[in-house]
Amino acid sequence: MTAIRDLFAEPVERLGEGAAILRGFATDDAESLMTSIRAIEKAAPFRHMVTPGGGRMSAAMTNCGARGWVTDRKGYRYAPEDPETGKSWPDLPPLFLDLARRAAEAAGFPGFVPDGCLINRYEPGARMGLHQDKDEQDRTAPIVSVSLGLPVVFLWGGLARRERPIKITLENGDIAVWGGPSRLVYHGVAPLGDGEHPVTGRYRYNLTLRKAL
Ligand code: MD3
Ligand code: FE
Repeated sequence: MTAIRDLFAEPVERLGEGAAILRGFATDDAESLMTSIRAIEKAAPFRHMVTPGGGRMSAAMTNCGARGWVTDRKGYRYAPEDPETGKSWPDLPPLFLDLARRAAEAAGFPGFVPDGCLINRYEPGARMGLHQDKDEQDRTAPIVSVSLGLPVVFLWGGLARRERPIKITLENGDIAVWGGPSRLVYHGVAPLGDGEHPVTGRYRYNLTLRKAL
């Protein structure tokens, strides 16, 4: 189903050089993506990881692909195995790879082949503080982010932490792509509000497709 707003939406919203939001780009794939997430979490369950500072992340996380992002008291890193199970992360579903490639191309980054996908699950009240994504070796590759389920206020800052972020609502099916000069922009997520979504229930999911190696 295509939402009526998508028919009128500007296909590519530019946030800055190398940063774009593709409104509703994944709306038609939302149910299939959720089916894949359900299969992934059977093998690699969602968990609340701990940061080096000792805090528990309010978003629950899991991964798929050759590399998965993990954090514990020792630090942030990409790992080939799930530390909870000792097994490789589940494979990247072909739909994830294809969607990431098509979205990156639409935003001006042709040939994007991610090797990992971090899956964040937010429940009402969960948030993510302002940060940069700098654990990836290859910073020439963009990051493709797919929002599923409940809407959230996304915070988009600058290249310095002191810059006051602007607020952008991300809804089910929206894809954001960040590369080039925007790759190291500070960003975060405001606390999720309560609600019920037909595809995800009382959650918001975010997929970030990355080239970690
Ligand atoms: C801007 N996730 O997992 S995705 C993360 O909604 C993360 O779960 C948020 O930040 C979420 O690291 C935001 C949007 C996003 C992802 C990567 C970026 C925005 C970005 C990298 C650089 C600049
Ligand atoms: Fe991030």
